[in-house]
Amino acid sequence: VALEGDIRRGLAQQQFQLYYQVQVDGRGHTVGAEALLRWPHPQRGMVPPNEFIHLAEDTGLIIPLGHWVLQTACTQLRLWSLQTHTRHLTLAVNVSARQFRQPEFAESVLQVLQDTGAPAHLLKLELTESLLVNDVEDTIAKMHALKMHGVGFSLDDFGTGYSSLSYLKRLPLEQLKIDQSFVQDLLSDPNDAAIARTVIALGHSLGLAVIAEGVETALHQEFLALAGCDAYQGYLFGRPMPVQAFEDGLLSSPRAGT
Ligand code: G
Ligand code: G
Ligand code: MN
Ligand code: NA
Repeated sequence: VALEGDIRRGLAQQQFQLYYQVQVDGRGHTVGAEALLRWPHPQRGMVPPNEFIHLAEDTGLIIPLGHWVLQTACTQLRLWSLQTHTRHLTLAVNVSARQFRQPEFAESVLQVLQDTGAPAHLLKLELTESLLVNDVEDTIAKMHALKMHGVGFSLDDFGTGYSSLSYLKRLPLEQLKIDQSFVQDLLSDPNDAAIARTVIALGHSLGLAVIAEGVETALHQEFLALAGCDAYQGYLFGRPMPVQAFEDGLLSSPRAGT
């Protein structure tokens, strides 16, 4: 596929970028960000991750690409940790199953933390439910190895995969992330509303915080808040954006200067 060569070239020529999307707590205070990969391709224009992440996984290119993401995110996290108004921010980084399955995954994350000086306790890795389907023991071992150093874990796209509740309780997670597909029609679809409420209750009963993604309106947030949701991410609070725009936005947010 032509795109495969393009990904290689994109990596070599440093075409990839990270965007940052704000995450807020129940009071609307910024608590962190999710790093989201962007590819402004010289000919194709902005190529969305959905169009190349799968290919990167199939070809194994997700390994160098994922490493670049982690390295770049942790470099940013280190910078944030040094500035007064950003020092509290956590940074969530998406990790694909194939990347996580690498035998040396935990060591490579720890190496990146050491190389960049990013505080491990402010790094949050977003895993997907596909990791719970096979080799759960390996998943748990890797998570523990990283958790020992302070790294946190969030289960992304929760509700769309196949997680077994018996595995869920064994994982050292700190957060569940309600998939945006359930948030979208929360107010009009009683099934989505029930799912969102159930995920929040399930998360809390397992001692986990729950964040909702795809929060686009104040009514979404109100509903989720009544259901006990702990944190929010979505266009209502901010779109994914380049780091400079993200930092500019922080200065006008309630948390600025504290
Ligand atoms: O930001 P956006 O909605 O376009 O992201 C689309 C999908 O791509 C999401 O499922 C997101 O998890 C995934 N994605 C974005 N950035 C990364 C990344 O750095 N690594 C991996 N593995 N997936 C990513
Ligand atoms: O990693 P994950 O699968 O959670 O990817 C999140 C995706 O959702 C990103 O591609 C991001 O651009 C997108 N996104 C973030 N906030 C919103 C939102 O409020 N509405 C919609 N439709 N998409 C969003
Ligand atoms: Mn994510
Ligand atoms: Na998601």
